[in-house]
Amino acid sequence: MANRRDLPAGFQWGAATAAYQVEGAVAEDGRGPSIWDVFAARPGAVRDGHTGELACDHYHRYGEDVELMRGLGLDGYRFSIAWPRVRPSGSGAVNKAGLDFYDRLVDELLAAGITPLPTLFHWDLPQALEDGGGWLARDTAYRFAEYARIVVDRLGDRVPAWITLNEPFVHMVYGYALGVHAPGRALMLDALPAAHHQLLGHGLAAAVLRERGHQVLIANNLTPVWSASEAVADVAAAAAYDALHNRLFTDPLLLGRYPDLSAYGVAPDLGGSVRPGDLELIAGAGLDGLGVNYYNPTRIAAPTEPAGLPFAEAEIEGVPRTAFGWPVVPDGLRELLVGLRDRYGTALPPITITENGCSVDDRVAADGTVHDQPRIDYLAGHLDALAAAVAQGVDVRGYYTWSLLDNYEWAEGYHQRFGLVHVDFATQRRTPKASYGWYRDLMTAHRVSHGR
Ligand code: IFM
Repeated sequence: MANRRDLPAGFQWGAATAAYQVEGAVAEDGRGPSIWDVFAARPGAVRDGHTGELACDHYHRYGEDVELMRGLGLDGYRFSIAWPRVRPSGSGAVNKAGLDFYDRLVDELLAAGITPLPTLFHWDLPQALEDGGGWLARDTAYRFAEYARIVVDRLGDRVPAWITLNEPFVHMVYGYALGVHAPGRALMLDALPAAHHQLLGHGLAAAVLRERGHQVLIANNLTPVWSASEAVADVAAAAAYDALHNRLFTDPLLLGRYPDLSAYGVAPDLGGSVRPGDLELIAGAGLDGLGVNYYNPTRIAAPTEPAGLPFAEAEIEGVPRTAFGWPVVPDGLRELLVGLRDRYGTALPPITITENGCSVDDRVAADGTVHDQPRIDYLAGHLDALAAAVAQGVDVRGYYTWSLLDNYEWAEGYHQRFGLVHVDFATQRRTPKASYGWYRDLMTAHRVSHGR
């Protein structure tokens, strides 16, 4: 049985957060409004009307948070940079004070011996760009590449590797197709240009970063897709879902082409958004690593409504669930990684797990401790599954757990706790949970066993 302690020497251990979910300070030091500020203010958009106005107040408490990371013994910290802090209108003037914040954060991390791994876009688009069409507009891709250049010019002397986008699938589907995330557009398949323009933005930004000698990753939310049965219709529905969720975001990057979406009645130019030369730009810059965010597999059956989407989601039964209700299937991570290797072969770059974790209904006990055994079980199971994938020959270089801190869980507000560190949102008090000590001890044992 593969064991997490057998992960290779030099394996990078990390934890992740994202700007809107932790920073707060939404109107401070010249930050412009983002689509999440606007969406969260809309009555009924977010559970209990929660907003990211204060979040974990990380903008002011980053020193304390880096100390928590140092105590944990992280090799790397994945955080995101808020585009509206750096360029408040998405184009035009640069906000020096916004860049100064990330400059301080990077220095603090390096002083603690932690490698910064910034994500350039984790869903907080400047509202001014959304007013011009957001990711439905081709222009946004070009503005993204400009923003990447501004950031790398300032931080690139200390930051070796960058993640361009976080989960373009989730942003496209939740934000533009279903409207349950910002910017709250419910366009169904007409949202597909938002997928292409994000990928185009990735390609343009990746070229800027790689020209300057930086390493480039992208963080995709990927899922193993299980057919509900062996019936032909279920198998076809599962293949259609796999094309939309996974291959739409890995085929163009790794193979330079989009998958066939004809089951959706969609033409290869994705609603007229794909222009000659775009796929060369998306794949051409190359990737130094593929970031994989894994939470659970997806079970798919044939659609029940003939006129709707060509798939229906089916329950995964007989497995534990997180507080969010997500199925817990650690071996799904091994299956996903081996499947990526088998599908893409030599076109697959080394993988980093850029997110994996679970929400637990954590409470601070009377003695001040937080016993989050379900999170420890979740992490242990997934890290063993990761080690099994490595034993099967998949090249995995690192693991960033989601998340360092309890934080703003988008449309769920502050109701889902994913952190290794409990945050009391009324007082901002941080309490390391039992999983924090468990993760620290695991990293230490792994390093000791490799003489680090
Ligand atoms: O909190 C999110 C994160 O922003 C993106 N990936 C999934 C996490 C849990 O839902």
